[in-house]
Amino acid sequence: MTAGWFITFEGGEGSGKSTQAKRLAERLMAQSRAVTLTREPGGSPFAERLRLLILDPGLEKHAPLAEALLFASARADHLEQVIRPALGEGRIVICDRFSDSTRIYQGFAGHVEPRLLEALELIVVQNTKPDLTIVVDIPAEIGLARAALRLSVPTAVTPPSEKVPKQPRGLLADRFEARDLGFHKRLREGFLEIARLEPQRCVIVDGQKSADEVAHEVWTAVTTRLLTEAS
Ligand code: T5A
Repeated sequence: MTAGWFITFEGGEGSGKSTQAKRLAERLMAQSRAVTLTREPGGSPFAERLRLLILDPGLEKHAPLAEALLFASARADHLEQVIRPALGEGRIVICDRFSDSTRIYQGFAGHVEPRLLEALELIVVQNTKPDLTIVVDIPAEIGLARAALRLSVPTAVTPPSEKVPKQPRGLLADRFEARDLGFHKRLREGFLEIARLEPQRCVIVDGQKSADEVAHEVWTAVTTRLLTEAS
C-alpha cells in the first residue's frame, strides 16, 4: 500500500482557497489520479454536524478553549474517517483548511494559548501532517469583499466524495467572517508567519491574481514539490 499525498489550502476569508482546491482536484482527476477533496471544519458526517454548530452566527458567547476543542474533535473524526483511510489507499487528499487554521484563528489571532493548541495538535494530528500547504495570500479588505459577494449566492450541501463538493453557504456571514478588520489583518500576518517558519512545507501564492493565474502557481508548486518527487 502506498501512502498518498496530503495537500492543504490555507489563508484568510475569501482568499480563493476553495476555488483553488477544487481546480487542483479537477486537474489531478483529469490525469486519472485518485483524489479526495475535503474541507474543515467538516469533511465527515460527524464533523459536518459540528461545523454547523461552530460556524452558527447565532451561537451564544462561549469559552475560546471550548471552541478549540470542538475544532479538534471535528478534526479527529475527519482524520480517522476520511483522511487517513484515503492516504492509506494512496489517494491525493486535498483539504480546504486544516490545523494551521486552528493555530491562527484560535491561537495567533484568537484567545487560546498556543502551547495548548500545540498539545492538541500533537494528540489529534499525530503524524498525519500535510506534505504541502498552499497559503493563498490576500489583503484582508479584498478577501472580505469577495466573501461578502459570495454570501449572496446560496449553494446546496454535497457530502465529501470523489465528486468535487460544493460548499454549503448560508446568507449570513459566519462567526469568523463577522469579526473586525483588525482580526482579519492579523490572520493574514499569522499565515504568512507560518509559511516563513516552515518553507519546506508551505508555498505562498498571490490570491490577488486572477483565478487562472493562481491555479497556475498552485500547479507549479504541486508538480515541483510533489509530483516530480513521486515519479
Ligand atoms: N476556522 C476553520 C477556524 O477558526 N479554525 C479552524 O481550525 C478551521 C478549520 C470556515 C471558518 O472556520 C474558521 C475559518 C473560517 O472562518 P468557511 O465557510 O469554510 O468557514 O470559510 P472559508 O474557509 O474562509 O471559505 P471562504 O469561502 O470564505 O473563502 P475561500 O475559500 O478562500 O474563497 P472562495 O474560493 O470561496 O472564493 C470567494 C469568492 O471569491 C471568488 C469566488 O468566485 C468566490 O465568489 N474568487 C475570486 N475572485 C477574483 N479573483 C480570484 N482569484 C478569485 N478566487 C475566488
